[in-house]
Amino acid sequence: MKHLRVLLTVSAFAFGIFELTACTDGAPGSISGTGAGVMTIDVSLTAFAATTTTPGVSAGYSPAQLSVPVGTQIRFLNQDSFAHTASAVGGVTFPPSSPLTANALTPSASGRGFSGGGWSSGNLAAGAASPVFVADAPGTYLFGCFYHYGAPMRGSIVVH
Ligand SMILES: [Cu+2]
Repeated sequence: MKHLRVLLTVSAFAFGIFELTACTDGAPGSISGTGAGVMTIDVSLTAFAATTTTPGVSAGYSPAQLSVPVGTQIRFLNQDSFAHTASAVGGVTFPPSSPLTANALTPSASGRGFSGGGWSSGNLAAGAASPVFVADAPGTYLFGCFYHYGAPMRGSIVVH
């Protein structure tokens, strides 16, 4: 009697594992992405209460102080029903009174860096997004709202 040997080949299948990344988009204090590698600073004087940061009391922007590596792209998104700006105020602590002029109402060119100073989102109507800025050099960049600087609507970006 002839023995037939049956070779059973078992193929092992490798299954890909998909990792879900936690997303905190929309929560107060969160950094929400646009899907294109651009970080968003949310702008709302009604949603983001005053909090103390290194340069002084901040309000109206979330996060109040964003810390990012060089090369990060950042934009501002107005989530209020009325207008704001995010405009460079310079210095290392917030000036007690607004140094901003009507120039703040004109948006800077998209893609410009913070390090040259004088940048601005321009007038952001309800729901509007600013041009995209680039965190081009290490430093701390202070900004405020042309309309509500005294609110105190102020924030900062630390680039490292
Ligand atoms: Cu404002």
